[in-house]
Amino acid sequence: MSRLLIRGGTVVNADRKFVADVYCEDGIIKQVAPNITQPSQCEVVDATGKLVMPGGIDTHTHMQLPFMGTVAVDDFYSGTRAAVAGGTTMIIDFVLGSRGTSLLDAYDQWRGWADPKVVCDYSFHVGVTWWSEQVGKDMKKLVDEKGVNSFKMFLAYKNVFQLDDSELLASFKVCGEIGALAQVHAENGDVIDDQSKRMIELGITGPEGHAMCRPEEVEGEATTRATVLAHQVNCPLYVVHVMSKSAADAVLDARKKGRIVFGEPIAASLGTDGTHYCHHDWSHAAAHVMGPPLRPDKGTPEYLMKLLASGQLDCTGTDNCTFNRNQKAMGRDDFRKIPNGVNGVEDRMSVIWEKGVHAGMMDACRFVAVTSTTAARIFNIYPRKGIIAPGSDADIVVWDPEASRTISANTHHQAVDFNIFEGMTCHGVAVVTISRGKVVWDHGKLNVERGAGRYIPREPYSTIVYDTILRRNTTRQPQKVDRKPYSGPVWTKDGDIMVGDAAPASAESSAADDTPTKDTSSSQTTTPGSSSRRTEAPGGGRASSRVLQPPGGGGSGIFFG
Ligand code: URQ
Ligand code: ZN
Ligand code: ZN
Repeated sequence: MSRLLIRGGTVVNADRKFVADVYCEDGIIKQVAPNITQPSQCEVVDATGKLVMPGGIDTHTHMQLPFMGTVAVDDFYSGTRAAVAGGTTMIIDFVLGSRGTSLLDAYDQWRGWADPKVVCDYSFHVGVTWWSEQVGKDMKKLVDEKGVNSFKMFLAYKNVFQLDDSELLASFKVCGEIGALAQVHAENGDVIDDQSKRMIELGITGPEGHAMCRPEEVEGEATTRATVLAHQVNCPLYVVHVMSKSAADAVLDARKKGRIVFGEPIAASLGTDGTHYCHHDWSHAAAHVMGPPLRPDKGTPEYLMKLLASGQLDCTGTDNCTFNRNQKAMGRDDFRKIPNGVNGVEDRMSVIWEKGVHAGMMDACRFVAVTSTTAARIFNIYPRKGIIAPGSDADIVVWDPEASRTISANTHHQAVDFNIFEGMTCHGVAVVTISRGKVVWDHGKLNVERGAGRYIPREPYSTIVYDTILRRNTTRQPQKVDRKPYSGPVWTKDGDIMVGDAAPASAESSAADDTPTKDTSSSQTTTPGSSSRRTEAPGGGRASSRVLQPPGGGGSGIFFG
């Protein structure tokens, strides 16, 4: 039995802050109370003067992603190792299989990559990178059998991951039917494809071209479109990597209209901006290339932070997808070949503490909400994760709010050779990180074990995501209007057919073969084979009424079709 007592700290959950000790056994929190007596054979962590918070949950990573002709350099070992060094105790990564391949096979492949390497717990979103009926069936299987409850659809990466609107609707419908959350990479991939060619034609091959071909309105448009499509099929939506004011406003606008939408800004969009694309050093500029890009509007990070602080944006990830300078250099002559992605998994919590809490925009409880608790609730692993409470996993970070550290690639624990937060001094430092009751980071020293992390399955129909959606399935269905059927002339190329009450009674009706039958399209009986037709005069003038003889001729008067 492993015993751990965290003593003397102030516990911070999303709802309140209070002085208490935390006692854990075999990776589970057993007691949260003041002055807990230290049991025998118990490891003790002194948290005096520190905050004791739920370990961070990074909602968006791509460890060792095969992408754009190479593979992200931070893998599931170095990536999760760096995560715990920064106070994050769970990552949610993405299975992104190639077009035409089975989602189930891709899931198995990613599990094979992650399970032997992760040093903290993790889970997977699954990318819907193409569409067919079989993909829909695989989505259902992933929910029923593999604990997946979130799928990412792309409106960008034309011919690679991009789905068209009909495919987006189809995939959103399936999400709505299986209790899964639809996530979107919201950029208009057709505009990007078109405008990137224009940049190259103009001789703009540098990283600045990457940002210039996809201005923030291209992200904003796709974000709005995704919220409309999802709402139309009553599917909840989660916008990943919100990178701009335009995208954030689209999320807010959708929420004001009653759509169920969540927005995820990331460490990069909260901590830095797109002016780096114009840096004189090519590698420096290229290191910031990601999609959607960082924005040149220097007010963007604070704008997003304020929305995050006020609850208008929800939780944070990093989109950690790292490539070394030699990999980025694949695009030295053409920005379209620069592998997209930046770092963040180690620095997310310190960056948000510095720009959010230390800057006076949010309190410590809101910090816990946006770095851990809300993610746990949205992805349906709360209260197992995301809270310091008896029965919850002992995923904990002892946080020093007053300490500071200066971020640098020279000292970070990630494998990548660049850090987009280089030189940034952040208040708020993880001094001890505990993963399922084991101290894995202790005052600058890692004590991790490959494969020690677990895959965390997630049930569908998360309350915060689906309770309203399910209610709408019953209470907000469109209702038809009850009305008398149409009666009167109906235009046909041979002249009008008169139907319903307005049809004049037929003066004569011939023998048995004229037996009236019930015409289901109107309340009147009609005589088979006969009709009276009105032809539209050329130019739409007053139509004249023409009477066609019933088959077999004979009879007179007006007949019905
Ligand atoms: O689009 C994503 O989220 C993946 C492919 C990572 N790359 C990126 O630039 N965001
Ligand atoms: Zn994306
Ligand atoms: Zn991503």
